[in-house]
Amino acid sequence: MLRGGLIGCGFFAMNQLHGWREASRARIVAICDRDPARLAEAGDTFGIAARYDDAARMLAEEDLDFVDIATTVGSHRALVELAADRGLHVICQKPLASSMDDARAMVAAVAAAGRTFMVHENFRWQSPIRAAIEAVRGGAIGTPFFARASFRSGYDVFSGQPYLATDERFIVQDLGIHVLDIARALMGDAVRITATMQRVNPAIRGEDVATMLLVHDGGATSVVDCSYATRRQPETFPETLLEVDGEAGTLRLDAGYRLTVQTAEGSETRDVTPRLADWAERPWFNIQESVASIQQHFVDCIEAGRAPETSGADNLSTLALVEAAYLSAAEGRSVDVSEV
Ligand code: NAD
Ligand code: 89Y
Repeated sequence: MLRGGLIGCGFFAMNQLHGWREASRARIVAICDRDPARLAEAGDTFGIAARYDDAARMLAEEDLDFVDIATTVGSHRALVELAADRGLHVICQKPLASSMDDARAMVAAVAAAGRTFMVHENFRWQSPIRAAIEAVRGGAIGTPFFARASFRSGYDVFSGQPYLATDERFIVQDLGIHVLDIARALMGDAVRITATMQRVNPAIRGEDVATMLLVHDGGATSVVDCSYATRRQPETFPETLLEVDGEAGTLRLDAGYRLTVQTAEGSETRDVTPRLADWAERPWFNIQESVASIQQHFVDCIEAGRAPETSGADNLSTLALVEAAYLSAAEGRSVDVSEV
């Protein structure tokens, strides 16, 4: 049984604590938060007695195999390096870091410790997205040459996560990062990006609309479009909709979790609605299920001695797309990902 310590008991960490309860061969034995009210609420809800207001003290006093870092981005580098210094396996929430230099240093620190490092990049673990990825990777539509990954919503994310309204960067760093990662999972690494960004909601500081054009290794194209300013019915939060064209057919993941594959042999539509866990709620259940899935993947990878699909090293390529998108939008030009 792997013993984990969770750092950060805020909004999203509640999902992570629920997810860990479902995990096989791992559990959270200690928690840490600087905010006493959040620490007490998480400890009481999940029956965890070992509670700390300081991560260094938790790591010094507890016998842990891994840490799960669920704080916001500003603290990620220091906490990952602290865990690496103590020889622990690490999960860190997205966005991994707010600069490529920080992210590269974090990956190097955990590698030097010889431990497993996974970024909690869970959207590609959503079961409907996973079904699409597996169909494409399994050759259902032949070699893909075009993809569109689209996340458009008017859902109020600011009430649960108020920092999203006040941070300088919003949708690409917070949400677009997941959709860019899905594009990579479907189409392979991207080498070039062109992005436009808009702020439609005057009450927030950062951009709430982004449209990105990616050129992948080998020449395939993707369009990744994200919006939190889209008022439409049905409201599809938090669904990422997909269209992938391949040389032998097309795949679509439509609203309501309907996956369609069309080839010369015909068209097949499947209901790929995620499981509604007993601790989950609509409309979040899609994301919540993926938390448990990625956590189990982390445990399985440690046991098997292999790198997680969204390892720290892998995630550098997703984070580079985020940085390159901001550079592209700021300078009004197409950016080669190697520039960042
Ligand atoms: P939050 O502000 O609600 O919670 C963060 C908590 O961390 C707070 O309680 C804060 O007191 C604590 N904290 C901060 N620094 C600390 C430190 N050094 N030591 C101990 N505690 C510390 O934030 P949130 O909305 O839960 O987001 C946390 C992270 O999860 C962010 O990086 C966010 O992008 C990510 N997130 C991911 C998903 C997803 O689907 N993967 C969804 C939502 C949020
Ligand atoms: O923080 C974001 C995330 O990672 O998934 C959805 C979200 O909670 C709001 O955009």
